Amino acid sequence: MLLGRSLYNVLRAGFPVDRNKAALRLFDGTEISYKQLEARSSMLANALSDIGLQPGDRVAVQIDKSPEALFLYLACLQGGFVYLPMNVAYQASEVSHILSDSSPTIYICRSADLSTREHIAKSADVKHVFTLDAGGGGSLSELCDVSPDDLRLAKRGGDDLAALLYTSGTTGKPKGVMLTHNNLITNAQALLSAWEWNSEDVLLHALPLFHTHGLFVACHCALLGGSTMIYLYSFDVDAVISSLPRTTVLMGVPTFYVRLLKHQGFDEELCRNIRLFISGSAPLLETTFVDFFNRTGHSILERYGMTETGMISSNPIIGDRIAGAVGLALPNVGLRLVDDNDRLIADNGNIGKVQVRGPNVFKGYWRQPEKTSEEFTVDGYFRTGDLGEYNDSGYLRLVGRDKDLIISGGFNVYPKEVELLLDRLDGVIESAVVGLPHPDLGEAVIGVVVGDKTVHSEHDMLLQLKHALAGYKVPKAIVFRKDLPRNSMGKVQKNVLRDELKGTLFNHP
Ligand code: MLC
Ligand code: AMP
Repeated sequence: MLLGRSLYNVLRAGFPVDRNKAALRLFDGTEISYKQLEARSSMLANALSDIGLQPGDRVAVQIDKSPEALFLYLACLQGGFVYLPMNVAYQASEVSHILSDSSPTIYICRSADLSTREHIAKSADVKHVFTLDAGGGGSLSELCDVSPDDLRLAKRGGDDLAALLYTSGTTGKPKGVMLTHNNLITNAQALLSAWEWNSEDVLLHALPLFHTHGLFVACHCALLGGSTMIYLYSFDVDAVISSLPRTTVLMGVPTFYVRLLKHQGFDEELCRNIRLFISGSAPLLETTFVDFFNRTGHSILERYGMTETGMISSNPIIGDRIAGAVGLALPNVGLRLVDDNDRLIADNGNIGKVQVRGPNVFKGYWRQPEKTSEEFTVDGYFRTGDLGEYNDSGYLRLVGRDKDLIISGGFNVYPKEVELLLDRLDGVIESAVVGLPHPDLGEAVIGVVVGDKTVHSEHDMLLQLKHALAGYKVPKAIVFRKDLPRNSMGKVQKNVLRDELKGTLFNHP
């Protein structure tokens, strides 16, 4: 066991002996060696220390995916700072909430966003505001250029925070998920062995760097495995297709696989060096799994995880990978299905609430002890909000959610957050936000609105929402109704709305 060691130390132990090996290979052919990766990360860590950052300070980051974004994450691990990444799509009000709630010492954004973001950071009492751009520009980059590149590792215990990731919730306000060094170390080690990661692997990294999937699952496996990442700045299907022949592992959300299958040029020959296709963050449809196998001869390996818990379960490397199932619990992860009273459900075929316990499970919600204790059982299991059952092989199958959540292209959208904004628009009496099956995104966000005579058009409402919400949360359509269906308790029947709307807006997958 490596408990009590800092995550950077553990990752570094996996770096290749030949530090000139490429850690990152960019699409334009540029390579960044492990030596350069560490030197540049150390310069950033030293620059941050020199302006006064202390271990435990939060570093809020809202920059494009780039090598610099990865250097900055590693710099935070080295310096013992708590890395707080944000989607660049977050709008002013979303950023304002996160900065006020997390009290970071520094906020780092793109130069292009400085004029609209600086005052938000200042009103949230953030001491430093710096910029960092893809390609190396920005005020932090300038500071980093004149900083020493020696590695100065802060002393960190396993229980100290390494990252703070914000996720929304049923109340509508995002909350900070506190992840410790131990959480991330134990989960990375479990994945390394479960997926038989090795230094010959070349990971095609096309996920965003501000969520668990792209930041922890993908980067930690590659770094700990001492492998190379082909590092794309976003999921561009043509760039992915042309990189596949030099790849051994692709990791993505189901939309990646749906889009690959739609590409005429995607075939078995392109996948000749692939060892593993991994999918997660949202349900992979059985048709996608089957079509993918028929086209390439590969069974996609589906796994299940959450920001709060890291990776929970996985289909196997050797043995059957079953469509629609998320496999067996990873080593050290306690997984159980329970009824409404937290009593264990023993029989196969019965649906229960998924609960998880283990060293991978987060420390709690930032500054929300009550919310934290609500989400844990008395014996220390975390309530995931997912519903599941076991199949005959003992694999977990997720069959639904106990939480009002839409997963669109792998991004989580909590209806409450969108409903609160819709309800504030002129002429809106009430609203409900639901997810409908979508052929590309899995689920699409749809707003259902009851309005009076003054209610605005769909187009105007969507424009107003775009100013307040990240684009992926904005409904793909707004449907007007005279009223909302309610049950005898007065609760809106979202299932009725979903059934009514299903097939009316998008082609079924
Ligand atoms: C982008 N848009 C989306 C969207 N992504 N709309 C709905 N759902 C999405 N997922 C919108 C943008 O706002 C924009 O709208 C328009 O689509 C074009 O933007 P884009 O950036 O060009 O989109 P695209 O390249 O098509 O992105 C799709 C995608 C991306 C699937 C490649 O969403 C993606 O990378 N998803 C991965 C999410 C992820 O990493 N999840 C892991 C969470 S961790 P407009 O109106 O401005 O034109 C987790 C735990 C676990 O869940 O288990 O892993
Ligand atoms: P997040 O809060 O962004 O970490 O999202 C976590 C949620 O994504 C989980 O609670 C699940 O509902 C969902 N999820 C992750 N992986 C899968 C999967 N393989 N199949 C279905 N849902 C998944």
